[in-house]
Amino acid sequence: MNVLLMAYGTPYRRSEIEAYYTDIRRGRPPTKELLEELEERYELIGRSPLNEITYAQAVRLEAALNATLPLFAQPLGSSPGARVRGPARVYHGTKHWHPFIKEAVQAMAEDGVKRAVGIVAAPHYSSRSIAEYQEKVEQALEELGRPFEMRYVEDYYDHPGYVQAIATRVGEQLWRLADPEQALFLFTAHSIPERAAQDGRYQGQIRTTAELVAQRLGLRNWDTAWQSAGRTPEPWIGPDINERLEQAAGQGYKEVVVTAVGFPSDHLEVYYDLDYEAHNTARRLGLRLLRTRSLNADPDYIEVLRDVVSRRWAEFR
Ligand code: FEC
Repeated sequence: MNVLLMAYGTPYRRSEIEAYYTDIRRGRPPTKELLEELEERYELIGRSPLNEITYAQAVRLEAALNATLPLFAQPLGSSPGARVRGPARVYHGTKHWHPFIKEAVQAMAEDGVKRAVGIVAAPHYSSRSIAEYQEKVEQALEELGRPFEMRYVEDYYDHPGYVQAIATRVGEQLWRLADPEQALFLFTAHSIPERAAQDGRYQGQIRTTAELVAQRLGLRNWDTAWQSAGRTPEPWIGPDINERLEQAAGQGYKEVVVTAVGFPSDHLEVYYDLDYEAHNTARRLGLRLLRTRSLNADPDYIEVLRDVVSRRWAEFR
């Protein structure tokens, strides 16, 4: 079994931010002001741990797949040698930095991969996220003369294991609340341009994850909100988390629990947009803001990835 695990990617050091940002902007370098603003955001959080987390997810997913697959699919014709590897191999590639998706596809082709399942560490489908990852894989395959067949996991926003993993972490915050019945639970995801959200699929999937978690915990007051809208002139879907906090204060809430359901991993958009910016907004409004911990490379999230990837792989037969 071969898997390509993909994620957004982040620069490893400050000197790489400009090239990274240029890649996000499809080759258009950012203005000096935009670049400085992004550099400041990274400086404020220290650095983004996204690459390390994605790597850990890939290593643990490979281990989980190998632990559940029969170790030897076929009788050994000769000694496998001292380095024992299972039949599952997980590669990792990122959308905007090294190892780029293209580099991962190249490595897979060099290893003689014939079939693979692609999955993104983002459970909700949108034309500005999952579709773009798939396009990058397809483009790399095309350039290499289609060396292997690829199938994709498009989404897993309502997977019972994913819903439970989020519910577990929201549940931990209930213990910290003065009055859980009176608190507001906000579920956030990355905003996307309105133009790309017209079919409502992305918003619907985010809403479904939030609803399933709310049902599981019996939450009384909950809603969805959007975060991290890009610095572009076009309209992005809202309400933005900061606007929603203003509204919550107006509605008389004193405590708010924020859960970034669209992001399994910690990174810039969690540490800056939620832990810094939204926290400052909440403090100004006199709200107590709690954020649930992310899934990262925790066993419950790895189990979700293992399950969805295995099911997709089985469809090759
Ligand atoms: O930790 C890190 O360094 C990376 C954090 C990061 C993640 C992430 C995930 C998503 N994005 C999505 C959509 C867009 C669209 C644009 C856009 C722009 C940026 C910029 C940075 C950035 N994103 Fe992001 N995103 C992360 C970081 N994103 C930095 C550039 C500065 C800015 O505009 O704020 C607009 C691009 C354009 O101009 O064309 C659209 C979506 C996700 C969630 C799915 C996924 O993880 O892929 C959707 C993590």
